[in-house]
Amino acid sequence: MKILILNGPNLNLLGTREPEIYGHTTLADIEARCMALGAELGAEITCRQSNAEHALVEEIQQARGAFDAIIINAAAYTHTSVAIHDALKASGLRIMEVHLSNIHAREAFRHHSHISPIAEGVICGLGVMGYEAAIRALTA
Ligand code: CA2
Repeated sequence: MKILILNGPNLNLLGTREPEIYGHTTLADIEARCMALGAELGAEITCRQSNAEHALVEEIQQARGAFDAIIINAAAYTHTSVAIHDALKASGLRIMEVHLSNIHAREAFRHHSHISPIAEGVICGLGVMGYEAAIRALTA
């Protein structure tokens, strides 16, 4: 099982600002925890982050044939990007959507996701554990 973990815009700032919403964990910490869990469960984990919508679309296009599944936290693009929706759908891969915060308990503009309709599972509000739960579900 090869899993691509894709993180979107501003998630590179994790642990440095707004800890009341996103906690003190950095993106490097999240990626290290996912890699460790992947090793434990026999899954090969690759992590990528980009602030650019087109770069995320490229990563998704290149994932076809190279990975079995994508765990994606598209951050703000979750709520806006038809391009990422289309790329994920076209990939034919298993898709898990993750958010650190509970997007439904926040502003109304975060309540809609373009990714949820094509995701196998949607996890939000569990912080880093959400990524770990997605890895466990994909390797179950
Ligand atoms: O809860 C999540 O994981 C989100 O995907 C995070 C996005 C937000 O736009 C989504 O609605 C929910 C924002 C990521 C920005 O992360 C920051 C981290 C530290 C400081 C500033 C932003």
